[in-house]
Amino acid sequence: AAPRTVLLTGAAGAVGTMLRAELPGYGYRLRLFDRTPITAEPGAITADLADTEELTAAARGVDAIVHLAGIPGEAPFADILTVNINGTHQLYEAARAAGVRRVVFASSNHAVGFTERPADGGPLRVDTPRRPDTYYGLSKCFGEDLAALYADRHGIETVSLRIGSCYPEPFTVRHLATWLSPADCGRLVHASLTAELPHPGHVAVHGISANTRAWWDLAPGRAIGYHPQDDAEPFAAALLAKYGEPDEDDPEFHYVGGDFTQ
Ligand code: 15L
Repeated sequence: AAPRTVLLTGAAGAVGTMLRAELPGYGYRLRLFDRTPITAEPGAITADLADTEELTAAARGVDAIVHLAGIPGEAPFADILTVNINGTHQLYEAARAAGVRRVVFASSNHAVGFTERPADGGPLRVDTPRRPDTYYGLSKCFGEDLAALYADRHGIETVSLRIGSCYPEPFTVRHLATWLSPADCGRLVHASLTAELPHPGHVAVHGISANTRAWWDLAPGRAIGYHPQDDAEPFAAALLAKYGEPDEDDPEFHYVGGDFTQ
């Protein structure tokens, strides 16, 4: 049966806030979890991933977990270790204890950020070698491998989303390749919650819209039923007029991770 009640960690964050608007339209009931109080939602759970009792209680009775909680960019290694690495481990332990069978993990393009931008514009495959550009990107590599371990060892299925740049609108030239629109983010998460996955049940897919200038292959997403409808291209003329054509020698444009590589 399709999952219905979903635990959303990081519900107060940027992507969490978008998904709170997008997912109910697909019929999900959301249980919100964040260390930042969501005062507009009386049922929201205010707790830290490190609070394993609260986290396990939050996971009890849900059909799936969408795991967004974490530091969303570079930070001192100790903080990445506590929040992103240990926190994601605590999340999977809670899922296992509560018997949750499906997780959608917010990975990031920064897991491969030191990959050179494809010269011919052709798409990078999802099995391109990991080249994290930050401790943050490294924590996403860890999360994907942790997901694979919990699939093999415990049968918990995960779709890892290598999210590009999820914003209401693209606002840099790089976003013409990396943008994920809020509506496509909803489509992607819905597909990830409902897809039949191959055994043993971990797949990574690129989380971008159907951008004309996309760097990443959309085939893995299509294989799980993600059919993006948006494209950053209508914003191209204005962004290029404002910022100019990207300088290929600038590391910000040379690597897919952009300024995270600097
Ligand atoms: C990310 O992983 C960050 O969380 C987000 O803030 C953006 O910077 C995004 O990547 C990006 O690469 O644009």
